[in-house]
Amino acid sequence: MATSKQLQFPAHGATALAARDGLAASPKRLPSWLFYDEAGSALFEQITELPEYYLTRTERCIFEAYAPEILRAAGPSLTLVELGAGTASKTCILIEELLQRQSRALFYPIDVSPTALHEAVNHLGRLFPNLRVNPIVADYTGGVEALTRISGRKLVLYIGSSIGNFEPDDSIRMLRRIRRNLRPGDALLLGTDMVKSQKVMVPAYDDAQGVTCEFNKNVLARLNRELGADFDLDRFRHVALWNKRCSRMEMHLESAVAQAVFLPDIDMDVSFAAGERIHTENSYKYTTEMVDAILRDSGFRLEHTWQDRQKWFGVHLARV
Ligand code: AVI
Repeated sequence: MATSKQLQFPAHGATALAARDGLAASPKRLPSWLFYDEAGSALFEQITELPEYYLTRTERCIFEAYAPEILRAAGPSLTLVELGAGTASKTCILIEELLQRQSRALFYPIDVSPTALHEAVNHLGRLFPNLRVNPIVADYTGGVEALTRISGRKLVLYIGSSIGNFEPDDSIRMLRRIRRNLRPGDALLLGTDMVKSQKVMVPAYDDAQGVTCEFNKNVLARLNRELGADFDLDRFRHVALWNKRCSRMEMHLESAVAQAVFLPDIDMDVSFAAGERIHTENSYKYTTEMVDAILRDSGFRLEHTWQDRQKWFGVHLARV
């Protein structure tokens, strides 16, 4: 039930609720969607270009090497849909190949950011005159429901390791929801980051230039901007660690000293012991067995996996 406090702060309601719940919890936590305001989304774009952040370029290499095979396996006369498309930069590789196989194609990029979709429409329009781009502004839930309104044989792209930021139960719930909105013959192309040496994974989340540190701390900067909080960013340390038992990279913000922070808009005082952490993100890493299991649990059948030579990243085709 909504409390009077919730009703008092409608402007940044979701941020206020997340901060109030997460900072009162033990251990403290903040949800990773808080990363992605305008500043955080720009920092994430920078992360994808970092030498240590192998995920984006490795997935792109897989598309470059296997686009013809992937599309052949997906079936004839495809309509492409991309969940969380952003600017759809990697998808160009698949679209180019698709237009070699069919004279015209339809592409439905789905994303919460109208700005990113606008960029995608302009860019793709210039590159591919025979492509019709129908952007859909929606969050994941709305985006998945929109699938039923798209006719033809669909290939749904859920790439970029986005599934990795969901907790295991939520990822299965999400895949089930996608599955329910597809028809027989439709397919899903899922991109997952694979388990590998932590010597590779840890630097990907703790780069030498400190961009990921800034991305992580942007959560606190956002609470300062949106809730008038007085977090001193220099008094928190970025921590990235491999949790082998849970098969995930974790990001935390660790208080360097004992300190108190005030969040006036939600009338909340938060105290930190020296070394106390706020857990801000999980990024799950998969084995092929884990991928097979989540797809099976959600009603898909894994048909094929493509990987780079080092097997750092996987692109999986699953059928309804
Ligand atoms: C968006 N997501 C797949 C990224 C990841 O690798 O989990 C977010 C990220 N967090 C730190 N660096 C990048």
